[in-house]
Amino acid sequence: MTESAAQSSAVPSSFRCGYIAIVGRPNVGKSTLMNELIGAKVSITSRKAQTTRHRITGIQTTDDAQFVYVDTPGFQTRHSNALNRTLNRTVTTTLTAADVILYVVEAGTFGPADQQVIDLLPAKVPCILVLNKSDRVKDKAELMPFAQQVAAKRDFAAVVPVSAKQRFQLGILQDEIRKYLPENPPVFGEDDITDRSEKFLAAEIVREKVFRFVGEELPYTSTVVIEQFLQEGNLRRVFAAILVERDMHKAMVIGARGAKLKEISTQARLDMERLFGGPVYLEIWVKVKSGWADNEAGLRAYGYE
Ligand SMILES: Nc1nc2c(ncn2[C@@H]2O[C@H](COP(=O)(O)OP(=O)(O)OP(=O)(O)O)[C@@H](O)[C@H]2O)c(=O)[nH]1
Ligand SMILES: [Mg+2]
Repeated sequence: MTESAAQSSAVPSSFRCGYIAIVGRPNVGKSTLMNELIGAKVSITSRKAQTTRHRITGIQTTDDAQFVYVDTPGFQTRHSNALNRTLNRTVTTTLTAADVILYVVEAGTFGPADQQVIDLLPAKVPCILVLNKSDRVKDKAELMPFAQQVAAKRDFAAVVPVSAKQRFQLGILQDEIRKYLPENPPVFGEDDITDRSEKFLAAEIVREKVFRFVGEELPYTSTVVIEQFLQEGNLRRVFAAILVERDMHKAMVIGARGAKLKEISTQARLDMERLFGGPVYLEIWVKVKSGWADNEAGLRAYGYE
């Protein structure tokens, strides 16, 4: 290696690296935003609220910075059960460890659930107000007064309207975030996109398909566990179980002549193959296991922190 090559491959002393917490009420597009920022789908998304149930890291490394995003569950304000308390604890612990916070709202909508999250934001950490889904606001002139109304509630470091879905102004958002990252060498490898295992991501992908393909109520009373994850060369063999509360729910997941389960299975396998970059053999079973979400021990057993 020549001297100049050695120098250019070293990490410059001005390299920035930091943690960026993504918080907001359920369904504002936090996970979609993180995936689009890093250019890979590591966090699952759906039209239903309460899709994200774990803290999930998404990493992007550029020449001079490493952005370590931390996607969080939407902050729950409706019911106080063990699952929701666990989800909310994930949000508050993530906030205390962040160098920068992205506080996400839906452009044009601000309610009590959004206010509750503002009240959690630590005073000393720089916060960027992100107005997502701005593609839905037909008259862009309405964005300004809305931004002012929300920005008056706290001292924000910046206000950026974006559309995660259409990748609108994500570069501008990233430039703003970069300003607040501390000077640090990278924590993760330059090709890393998450700190989660393939086994964890496989379970999440199956859960996303349950959220997307099965009717309203079911997703909230079900979870997914990976019973076996084997790698043979390039092939991954995944044995997953969808845990539901009642027999009735089991029938909903399986569908008429197994059609629903087949759809879940096919779509999940395609996503896994895309993310893992190789063929996947996927087998899914549906099991009745009531009460898993009602107590803290049950939650810990299924990977909830
Ligand atoms: N029109 C539009 N829809 C979006 C945008 N970003 C996200 N969505 C949609 O909003 C819905 C919720 O997105 P998620 O990324 O799952 O939202 P979330 O905030 O992570 O939700 P929870 O994890 O449940 O708190 C999905 O249907 C997304 O496709 C956007 O910029 N524009
Ligand atoms: Mg989410």
